[in-house]
Amino acid sequence: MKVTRWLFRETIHLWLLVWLAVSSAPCGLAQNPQPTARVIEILADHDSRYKIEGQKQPSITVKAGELITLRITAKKAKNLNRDGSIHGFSLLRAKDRQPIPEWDFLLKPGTQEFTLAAPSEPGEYIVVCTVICSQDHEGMNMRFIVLP
Ligand SMILES: [Cu+2]
Repeated sequence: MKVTRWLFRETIHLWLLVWLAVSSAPCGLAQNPQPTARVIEILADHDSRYKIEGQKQPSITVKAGELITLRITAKKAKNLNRDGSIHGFSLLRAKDRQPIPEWDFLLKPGTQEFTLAAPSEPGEYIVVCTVICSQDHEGMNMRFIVLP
């Protein structure tokens, strides 16, 4: 009887050890040196419009805090900044147009990538161009939605 109880206790002990080993293993194994960011391809076009393939009215939807890579191809409109930037990409909170820190880029001709975390506050945002790129510059904007 005593032996049975001892055996029972040792079995529990053993299972506990197995469980600990299994449950802690992924921490060591799954460590990814490069966290994967979702790539979003955007065209900042020569007609002073943002475009996303397959979307008539381009808009970007992300999850709060999600890691995003913006792959933006910029094509020159009429005017450019003195520093050579042909378009901008700046994120504002829609309700008060408050700029979102880090989310402010100047675009040179060609393709450039920016990897960063989406805003942590869910809601509606707006992307605006910050380079007076043509007479149509004022209309160069795009919806940006952050889901909880
Ligand atoms: Cu512009």
